[in-house]
Amino acid sequence: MKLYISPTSPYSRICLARALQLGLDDLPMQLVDPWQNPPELEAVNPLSQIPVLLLNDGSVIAGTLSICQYLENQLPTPRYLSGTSQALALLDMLAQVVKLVRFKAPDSDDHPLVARGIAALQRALPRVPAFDGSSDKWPDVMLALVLLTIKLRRPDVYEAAARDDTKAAVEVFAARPLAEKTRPEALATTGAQTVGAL
Ligand SMILES: N[C@@H](CCC(=O)N[C@@H](CS)C(=O)NCC(=O)O)C(=O)O
Repeated sequence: MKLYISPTSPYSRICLARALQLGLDDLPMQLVDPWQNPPELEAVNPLSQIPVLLLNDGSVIAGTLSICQYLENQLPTPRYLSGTSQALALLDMLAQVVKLVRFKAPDSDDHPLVARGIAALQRALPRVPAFDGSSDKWPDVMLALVLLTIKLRRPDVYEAAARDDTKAAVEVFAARPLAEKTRPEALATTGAQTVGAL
C-alpha cells in the first residue's frame, strides 16, 4: 500500500493526519507534485491528482473522504458523515477560489466564481460547528485542518468571518503534534518514507 501526497496539498494533509491518528505508522508515502504530472503518479492516477492510495492488489482509491474511510475500515455514522462531508465541502470551495486566482490569465479580471466562492465562505465560516481544538474525534480534527488551510490561504476571509471561539479552537489544534507534523513546511523538508517516521 502507498499513499501519494504533496506537502502543500490540504487534501493530502487530511489523509496523512488520519493515518497518523489511526497509528498506521508503517504506511508508505510518496511526496509528488501533481502539477508536474510525474510518471509515477500518472501510473497510479491518470488524472495526476493527489491524494491517491495504491493498495497491494493494485487497486486505487482516489479522493480524500474515500481514502480516510478505507484507512479506518469502519462504516461511518450519519453524524460522522455530516461532519466530514461538510468540512470537505468547505475545503472544496476554498480550493476553487485559490485555483481560479492562481491560474488566472495575466491582466484578466477575477473569474466571477471567485467572488461567489468568497461570499460562500463568508456565510459558512460563522456557522461551522463549535469544536474543541484538543478533541480526537475525526470530524473535529478534519474541520480544524480545513480551517487552518482557510486561515493560511485566505487570512482576509478567515479573520473577518470566523467566530472567536472557532479561532481559539484552531489555535489549540495548531499547537498539537498532529498539526505540527503535517504542516506544509515540515512535509516539504521531511525525508520520511512512512507515516510513522514523520
Ligand atoms: N476531490 C479531491 C480533490 C483533490 C485535489 O484537488 N488535489 C489537488 C492537490 S490539493 C491536485 O491534485 N491538483 C492537481 C490537478 O487537479 O491537476 C479529493 O477529495 O481528494
